[in-house]
Amino acid sequence: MTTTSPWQNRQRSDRAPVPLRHGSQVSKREDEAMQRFRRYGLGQFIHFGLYSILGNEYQGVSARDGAPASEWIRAWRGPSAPDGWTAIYDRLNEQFDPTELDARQWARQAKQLGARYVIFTTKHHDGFALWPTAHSDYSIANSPAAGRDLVAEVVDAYTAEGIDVFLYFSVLDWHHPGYSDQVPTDDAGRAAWQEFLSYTRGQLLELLDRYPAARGLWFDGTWGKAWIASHEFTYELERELRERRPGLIIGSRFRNDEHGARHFDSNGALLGDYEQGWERKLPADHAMLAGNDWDCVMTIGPNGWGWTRDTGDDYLKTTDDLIELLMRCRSMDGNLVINFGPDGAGRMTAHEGQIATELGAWVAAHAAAIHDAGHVDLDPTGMGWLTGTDDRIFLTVLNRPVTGIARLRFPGDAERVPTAARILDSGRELELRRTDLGLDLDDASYVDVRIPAGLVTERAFVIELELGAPDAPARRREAARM
Ligand code: FHN
Repeated sequence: MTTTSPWQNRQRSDRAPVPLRHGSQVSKREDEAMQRFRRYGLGQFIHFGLYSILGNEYQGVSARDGAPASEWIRAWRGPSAPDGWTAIYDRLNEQFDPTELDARQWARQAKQLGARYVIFTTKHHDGFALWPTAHSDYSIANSPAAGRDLVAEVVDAYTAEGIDVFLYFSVLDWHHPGYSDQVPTDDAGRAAWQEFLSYTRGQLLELLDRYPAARGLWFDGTWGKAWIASHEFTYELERELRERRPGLIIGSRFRNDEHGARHFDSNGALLGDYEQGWERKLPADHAMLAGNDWDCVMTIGPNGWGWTRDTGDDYLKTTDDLIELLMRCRSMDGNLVINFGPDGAGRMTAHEGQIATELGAWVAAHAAAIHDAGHVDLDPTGMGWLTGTDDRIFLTVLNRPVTGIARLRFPGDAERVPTAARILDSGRELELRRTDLGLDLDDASYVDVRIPAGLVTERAFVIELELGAPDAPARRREAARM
């Protein structure tokens, strides 16, 4: 079996179909759950677990040069790693006690941010479960926080705020003795791997049964060779999960087909309900998505999802950066999911608090351009990002033109063109003109919106354009004769 690059099969419709036993089980869904997903616009990711106690350092020594990311600190290697590090890490459950964690407070902050869904790490790669799982001793039940169930706290608090919950689940598990990255080659290894698969299935069904309000499973750590080789098991498990919870949303990271094709099967069909490969990166354009649903998960700092005590001179994305990313995602019909990494006590950071306040205020004032609005089939403007509905277009202006004119190009035969323009948050009316630029061989119609010189905004502003029938047909022009 060869492992195919996740993206290699994206466009495979031009070839004769490959017979597949473990290909995609779904086609584009139009049910209520997926309609909601399409309107989320903005989400919150929360990485919380044993690693949050450390903040990417141990006893004053930074893991920056030895671990790939703060939540990967268990993998700390090299000269700076403390002696016996893995064993030290694995006993962090004995200190896990997030006394300041108030999920209702988190949920209120997420509401303020404008998030419509949250993805919460029930179990990250270290294998420590934040709910009292019946399938392992390595859980909150074996910590000073015994008696609590953080998954229940989050599901209940966010659901009460009207925010949908997706459960993050890492298949990669550094704690379970049966987990293996490599395909087992002897009987003992195969038995251990079977034991691991049954534990994984048990935990996933347990999550669905315990938290019926959760809307989706967000999988991670599915790149190991043994998991990839277990395509028959994962195919059946997907079927079982969907039967157990009709309407459940599963991203494309969960499993692969029998040829090792991930995200898209060997015939190019999406292996899940939405593209889940957009981690800290965005599609180049809307066309490459071929109509698939997707979200982009994004850190505020550089790569690193758990709490970092000392962010040093790391660049932390600002509210303006996140506005730009959010509107870029929406212009391609995707959701932006911003990661928060609370500290070991369960407190969000000051910067995250600032983002929730500032970005939340912007999102609330521009909600019409975000949640129900999606891709608009017009030329990019260079001024910012276009989103729209059937009767409105929104231009989020990030690069204000020095001409004072926001110009949009419509096809000459467009049946609906802007008939009125205003600033979305204030309702201020703007002057609008259809313009014949006099460009020969260009049958487009141009619409100019005058941006008042006196308009001062602290952040990106949004021009709302109302669409209606053109009041006069676009004039035909003769090409210049030479
Ligand atoms: O390895 C993880 C990482 O720690 C983090 O959880 C991100 C979030 O999308 N996912 C993995 C890398 O793809």
